[in-house]
Amino acid sequence: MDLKTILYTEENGVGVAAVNRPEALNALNEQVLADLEHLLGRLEKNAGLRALILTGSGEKAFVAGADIKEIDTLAPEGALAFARRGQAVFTRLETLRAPVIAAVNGFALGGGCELALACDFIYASSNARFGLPECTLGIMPGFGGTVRLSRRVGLSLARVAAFTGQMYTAQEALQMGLVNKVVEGAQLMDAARDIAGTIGARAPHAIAAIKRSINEGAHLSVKDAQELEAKLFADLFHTEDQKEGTRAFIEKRKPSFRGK
Ligand code: CO8
Repeated sequence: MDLKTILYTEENGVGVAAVNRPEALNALNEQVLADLEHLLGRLEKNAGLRALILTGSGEKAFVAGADIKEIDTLAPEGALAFARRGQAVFTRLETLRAPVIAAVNGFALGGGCELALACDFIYASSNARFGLPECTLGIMPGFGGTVRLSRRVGLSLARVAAFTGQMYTAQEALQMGLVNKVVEGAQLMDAARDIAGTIGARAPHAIAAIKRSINEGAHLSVKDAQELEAKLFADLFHTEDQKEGTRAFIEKRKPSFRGK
Protein backbone atom coordinates (compact mmCIF):
# COMPACT_ATOMS: atom_id res chain seq x y z
CA MET A 1 0.00 0.00 0.00
CA ASP A 2 1.38 3.39 -0.97
CA LEU A 3 0.89 5.28 2.30
CA LYS A 4 3.20 8.16 3.18
CA THR A 5 2.11 8.88 6.76
CA ILE A 6 0.59 5.64 8.02
CA LEU A 7 2.35 2.37 8.81
CA TYR A 8 0.05 -0.60 8.29
CA THR A 9 0.58 -4.24 9.23
CA GLU A 10 -1.86 -7.11 9.46
CA GLU A 11 -1.54 -10.45 11.18
CA ASN A 12 -4.20 -13.13 11.81
CA GLY A 13 -6.99 -10.76 10.74
CA VAL A 14 -5.91 -7.96 13.09
CA GLY A 15 -4.70 -4.79 11.37
CA VAL A 16 -2.50 -2.21 13.09
CA ALA A 17 -2.44 1.29 11.59
CA ALA A 18 0.01 3.77 13.10
CA VAL A 19 -0.10 7.45 12.16
CA ASN A 20 3.54 8.20 11.47
CA ARG A 21 4.55 11.87 11.53
CA PRO A 22 6.74 11.87 14.64
CA GLU A 23 8.26 15.25 13.75
CA ALA A 24 4.81 16.83 14.31
CA LEU A 25 3.56 14.47 17.04
CA ASN A 26 1.54 12.66 14.35
CA ALA A 27 -0.62 15.75 13.66
CA LEU A 28 -3.31 15.27 11.04
CA ASN A 29 -2.57 17.11 7.83
CA GLU A 30 -4.13 16.69 4.38
CA GLN A 31 -1.69 13.85 3.63
CA VAL A 32 -2.73 11.88 6.73
CA LEU A 33 -6.40 12.30 5.80
CA ALA A 34 -5.62 11.17 2.23
CA ASP A 35 -3.73 8.14 3.56
CA LEU A 36 -6.57 7.28 5.95
CA GLU A 37 -9.01 7.48 3.01
CA HIS A 38 -6.77 5.20 0.96
CA LEU A 39 -6.33 2.72 3.81
CA LEU A 40 -10.06 2.65 4.59
CA GLY A 41 -10.82 2.04 0.91
CA ARG A 42 -8.68 -1.11 1.14
CA LEU A 43 -9.96 -2.22 4.53
CA GLU A 44 -13.61 -1.84 3.50
CA LYS A 45 -12.94 -4.52 0.86
CA ASN A 46 -10.92 -6.74 3.21
CA ALA A 47 -13.33 -9.49 4.29
CA GLY A 48 -10.62 -11.14 6.39
CA LEU A 49 -10.18 -8.15 8.69
CA ARG A 50 -11.49 -9.01 12.17
CA ALA A 51 -10.36 -5.92 14.09
CA LEU A 52 -8.31 -2.80 13.50
CA ILE A 53 -6.03 -1.15 16.05
CA LEU A 54 -5.31 2.52 15.46
CA THR A 55 -2.31 4.08 17.18
CA GLY A 56 0.43 6.68 16.78
CA SER A 57 4.11 6.10 16.06
CA GLY A 58 6.52 6.69 18.92
CA GLU A 59 5.83 6.92 22.62
CA LYS A 60 4.91 10.57 22.89
CA ALA A 61 1.74 11.00 20.86
CA PHE A 62 -1.25 9.20 19.49
CA VAL A 63 -2.17 12.26 17.41
CA ALA A 64 -1.59 15.80 18.76
CA GLY A 65 -4.45 17.26 16.74
CA ALA A 66 -5.02 18.62 13.31
CA ASP A 67 -1.88 20.23 11.90
CA ILE A 68 -1.91 23.75 13.31
CA LYS A 69 0.47 25.00 10.59
CA GLU A 70 -2.04 23.90 7.94
CA ILE A 71 -4.99 25.33 9.90
CA ASP A 72 -3.14 28.64 10.04
CA THR A 73 -3.31 28.92 6.24
CA LEU A 74 -7.05 28.25 5.94
CA ALA A 75 -9.73 30.71 4.81
CA PRO A 76 -13.39 29.94 5.76
CA GLU A 77 -14.06 27.86 2.61
CA GLY A 78 -10.91 25.82 3.17
CA ALA A 79 -11.82 25.34 6.83
CA LEU A 80 -15.24 24.04 5.83
CA ALA A 81 -13.74 21.64 3.30
CA PHE A 82 -11.10 20.43 5.79
CA ALA A 83 -13.68 19.86 8.54
CA ARG A 84 -16.02 18.02 6.14
CA ARG A 85 -13.21 15.86 4.79
CA GLY A 86 -12.05 14.91 8.29
CA GLN A 87 -15.62 14.20 9.40
CA ALA A 88 -16.21 11.96 6.38
CA VAL A 89 -13.01 9.99 6.99
CA PHE A 90 -13.79 9.56 10.70
CA THR A 91 -17.32 8.40 9.89
CA ARG A 92 -15.90 5.78 7.52
CA LEU A 93 -13.67 4.60 10.34
CA GLU A 94 -16.63 4.52 12.73
CA THR A 95 -18.71 2.48 10.28
CA LEU A 96 -15.96 0.06 9.25
CA ARG A 97 -17.43 -3.44 9.52
CA ALA A 98 -14.69 -4.66 11.85
CA PRO A 99 -14.36 -3.10 15.32
CA VAL A 100 -11.73 -0.38 15.62
CA ILE A 101 -9.72 -0.01 18.83
CA ALA A 102 -7.82 3.20 19.56
CA ALA A 103 -4.53 2.43 21.33
CA VAL A 104 -3.70 5.87 22.69
CA ASN A 105 -0.01 6.05 23.52
CA GLY A 106 0.48 9.71 24.47
CA PHE A 107 -1.21 12.96 23.42
CA ALA A 108 -4.69 12.61 21.90
CA LEU A 109 -5.61 16.26 21.54
CA GLY A 110 -8.07 18.09 19.33
CA GLY A 111 -8.43 16.13 16.10
CA GLY A 112 -6.47 13.30 17.76
CA CYS A 113 -9.04 13.00 20.53
CA GLU A 114 -11.76 13.19 17.88
CA LEU A 115 -10.03 10.39 15.95
CA ALA A 116 -9.95 8.20 19.07
CA LEU A 117 -13.64 8.97 19.63
CA ALA A 118 -14.46 7.69 16.14
CA CYS A 119 -13.06 4.30 17.20
CA ASP A 120 -15.30 1.75 18.94
CA PHE A 121 -13.42 2.05 22.22
CA ILE A 122 -10.16 3.32 23.63
CA TYR A 123 -7.28 1.64 25.43
CA ALA A 124 -4.70 4.08 26.81
CA SER A 125 -1.16 4.05 28.12
CA SER A 126 -0.72 5.58 31.57
CA ASN A 127 1.06 8.59 29.99
CA ALA A 128 -1.84 9.31 27.60
CA ARG A 129 -3.36 12.79 27.67
CA PHE A 130 -6.73 13.69 26.21
CA GLY A 131 -8.30 17.04 25.48
CA LEU A 132 -10.05 19.36 23.08
CA PRO A 133 -7.75 22.42 23.17
CA GLU A 134 -9.24 24.04 20.05
CA CYS A 135 -10.74 26.94 22.05
CA THR A 136 -7.21 27.91 23.12
CA LEU A 137 -6.45 28.42 19.41
CA GLY A 138 -9.56 30.50 18.70
CA ILE A 139 -11.26 27.60 16.91
CA MET A 140 -13.45 24.67 17.90
CA PRO A 141 -13.53 20.91 17.32
CA GLY A 142 -14.38 20.29 13.68
CA PHE A 143 -13.93 16.54 13.22
CA GLY A 144 -16.99 15.44 15.21
CA GLY A 145 -15.60 16.18 18.70
CA THR A 146 -18.53 18.18 20.08
CA VAL A 147 -20.86 15.49 18.75
CA ARG A 148 -19.02 12.35 19.81
CA LEU A 149 -17.52 13.46 23.13
CA SER A 150 -20.90 14.54 24.48
CA ARG A 151 -22.44 11.24 23.41
CA ARG A 152 -19.57 9.28 24.94
CA VAL A 153 -19.22 11.02 28.32
CA GLY A 154 -22.38 13.16 28.60
CA LEU A 155 -23.10 16.80 27.86
CA SER A 156 -21.72 18.36 31.06
CA LEU A 157 -18.30 16.73 30.95
CA ALA A 158 -18.01 17.42 27.22
CA ARG A 159 -18.90 21.08 27.77
CA VAL A 160 -16.19 21.56 30.40
CA ALA A 161 -13.61 19.77 28.22
CA ALA A 162 -14.40 21.83 25.12
CA PHE A 163 -14.97 25.18 26.95
CA THR A 164 -11.67 24.98 28.86
CA GLY A 165 -9.40 23.05 26.52
CA GLN A 166 -7.89 21.38 29.59
CA MET A 167 -5.94 18.14 29.37
CA TYR A 168 -7.08 14.98 31.11
CA THR A 169 -4.81 12.21 32.34
CA ALA A 170 -5.45 8.63 31.31
CA GLN A 171 -6.91 7.92 34.79
CA GLU A 172 -9.24 10.93 34.54
CA ALA A 173 -10.32 9.81 31.07
CA LEU A 174 -10.99 6.35 32.51
CA GLN A 175 -13.18 7.84 35.25
CA MET A 176 -15.07 9.93 32.67
CA GLY A 177 -15.89 6.82 30.65
CA LEU A 178 -13.84 8.08 27.71
CA VAL A 179 -11.28 5.28 28.05
CA ASN A 180 -12.00 1.59 28.68
CA LYS A 181 -8.64 0.51 30.08
CA VAL A 182 -5.32 2.03 31.15
CA VAL A 183 -2.08 0.04 31.06
CA GLU A 184 1.63 0.81 31.25
CA GLY A 185 2.97 2.06 27.91
CA ALA A 186 5.03 -1.07 27.20
CA GLN A 187 1.91 -3.22 27.55
CA LEU A 188 -0.46 -1.10 25.46
CA MET A 189 -0.14 -2.88 22.12
CA ASP A 190 -0.26 -6.32 23.77
CA ALA A 191 -3.45 -5.33 25.60
CA ALA A 192 -4.99 -3.99 22.39
CA ARG A 193 -3.94 -7.10 20.44
CA ASP A 194 -5.33 -9.28 23.19
CA ILE A 195 -8.84 -7.78 23.05
CA ALA A 196 -8.65 -7.61 19.23
CA GLY A 197 -7.81 -11.34 19.20
CA THR A 198 -10.75 -12.13 21.49
CA ILE A 199 -13.12 -10.19 19.24
CA GLY A 200 -11.51 -11.77 16.17
CA ALA A 201 -12.32 -15.26 17.47
CA ARG A 202 -16.06 -14.47 17.56
CA ALA A 203 -18.39 -14.81 14.58
CA PRO A 204 -17.58 -11.88 12.25
CA HIS A 205 -21.15 -11.40 10.98
CA ALA A 206 -22.40 -11.28 14.57
CA ILE A 207 -19.75 -8.71 15.53
CA ALA A 208 -20.60 -6.55 12.50
CA ALA A 209 -24.31 -6.72 13.32
CA ILE A 210 -23.68 -5.84 16.98
CA LYS A 211 -21.55 -2.88 15.90
CA ARG A 212 -24.29 -1.60 13.59
CA SER A 213 -26.98 -2.15 16.19
CA ILE A 214 -25.08 -0.19 18.85
CA ASN A 215 -23.93 2.63 16.55
CA GLU A 216 -27.09 3.11 14.53
CA GLY A 217 -29.37 2.32 17.47
CA ALA A 218 -27.79 5.16 19.47
CA HIS A 219 -29.39 7.67 17.11
CA LEU A 220 -32.85 6.07 17.04
CA SER A 221 -35.79 5.90 19.41
CA VAL A 222 -35.80 2.84 21.69
CA LYS A 223 -38.60 1.40 19.59
CA ASP A 224 -36.80 1.90 16.26
CA ALA A 225 -33.48 0.76 17.72
CA GLN A 226 -35.09 -2.47 18.91
CA GLU A 227 -36.67 -2.98 15.51
CA LEU A 228 -33.22 -2.62 13.92
CA GLU A 229 -31.81 -5.05 16.49
CA ALA A 230 -34.51 -7.62 15.71
CA LYS A 231 -33.86 -7.33 11.97
CA LEU A 232 -30.10 -7.70 12.37
CA PHE A 233 -30.66 -10.62 14.77
CA ALA A 234 -32.84 -12.37 12.20
CA ASP A 235 -30.31 -11.70 9.40
CA LEU A 236 -27.72 -13.73 11.31
CA PHE A 237 -29.90 -16.81 10.83
CA HIS A 238 -28.83 -16.77 7.19
CA THR A 239 -25.22 -17.42 8.24
CA GLU A 240 -23.32 -20.68 8.65
CA ASP A 241 -21.64 -19.28 11.76
CA GLN A 242 -25.00 -19.03 13.54
CA LYS A 243 -25.57 -22.76 12.98
CA GLU A 244 -21.98 -23.55 13.96
CA GLY A 245 -22.18 -21.46 17.16
CA THR A 246 -25.38 -22.93 18.53
CA ARG A 247 -24.49 -26.49 17.47
CA ALA A 248 -21.03 -26.26 19.03
CA PHE A 249 -22.66 -25.30 22.33
CA ILE A 250 -25.08 -28.22 22.16
CA GLU A 251 -22.28 -30.62 21.18
CA LYS A 252 -20.10 -29.26 24.02
CA ARG A 253 -17.20 -28.20 21.77
CA LYS A 254 -15.56 -24.92 20.80
CA PRO A 255 -17.12 -23.26 17.75
CA SER A 256 -15.06 -22.77 14.63
CA PHE A 257 -16.32 -19.62 12.94
CA ARG A 258 -15.51 -19.10 9.27
CA GLY A 259 -17.17 -15.75 8.63
CA LYS A 260 -19.79 -17.37 6.43
N1 CO8 B 1 0.12 20.62 14.57
C1 CO8 B 1 1.33 20.84 14.03
N2 CO8 B 1 2.48 20.59 14.68
C2 CO8 B 1 2.42 20.12 15.93
C3 CO8 B 1 1.19 19.86 16.56
C4 CO8 B 1 -0.01 20.12 15.83
N3 CO8 B 1 -1.23 19.88 16.31
N4 CO8 B 1 1.43 19.42 17.80
C5 CO8 B 1 2.76 19.38 17.95
N5 CO8 B 1 3.36 19.79 16.82
C6 CO8 B 1 4.79 19.91 16.55
C7 CO8 B 1 5.39 21.11 17.26
O1 CO8 B 1 5.19 22.28 16.52
C8 CO8 B 1 6.83 20.69 17.36
O2 CO8 B 1 7.44 20.91 16.10
P1 CO8 B 1 8.87 21.71 16.02
O3 CO8 B 1 9.82 20.78 16.75
O4 CO8 B 1 9.13 21.78 14.56
O5 CO8 B 1 8.69 23.00 16.73
C9 CO8 B 1 6.77 19.18 17.53
O6 CO8 B 1 5.47 18.80 17.11
C10 CO8 B 1 6.92 18.76 18.99
O7 CO8 B 1 5.97 19.47 19.76
P2 CO8 B 1 6.37 20.33 21.05
O8 CO8 B 1 7.77 20.81 20.96
O9 CO8 B 1 5.29 21.36 21.23
O10 CO8 B 1 6.26 19.20 22.17
P3 CO8 B 1 5.95 19.41 23.71
O11 CO8 B 1 6.24 18.11 24.36
O12 CO8 B 1 6.61 20.62 24.24
O13 CO8 B 1 4.36 19.66 23.77
C11 CO8 B 1 2.07 19.28 23.16
C12 CO8 B 1 3.47 18.68 23.36
C13 CO8 B 1 1.52 19.73 24.51
C14 CO8 B 1 1.19 18.18 22.60
C15 CO8 B 1 2.16 20.50 22.22
O14 CO8 B 1 2.87 20.10 21.06
C16 CO8 B 1 0.83 21.02 21.79
O15 CO8 B 1 0.17 21.71 22.55
N6 CO8 B 1 0.43 20.71 20.53
C17 CO8 B 1 -0.80 21.23 19.96
C18 CO8 B 1 -2.02 20.54 20.54
C19 CO8 B 1 -3.27 21.14 19.98
O16 CO8 B 1 -3.60 22.28 20.23
N7 CO8 B 1 -4.02 20.34 19.23
C20 CO8 B 1 -5.27 20.78 18.62
C21 CO8 B 1 -5.02 21.28 17.24
S1 CO8 B 1 -6.46 21.99 16.52
C22 CO8 B 1 -7.40 20.67 16.03
O17 CO8 B 1 -7.05 19.55 16.23
C23 CO8 B 1 -8.68 21.00 15.34
C24 CO8 B 1 -9.37 19.74 14.80
C25 CO8 B 1 -10.56 20.12 13.96
C26 CO8 B 1 -10.14 20.77 12.65
C27 CO8 B 1 -11.29 21.17 11.89
C28 CO8 B 1 -10.92 21.59 10.46
C29 CO8 B 1 -10.62 23.03 10.30
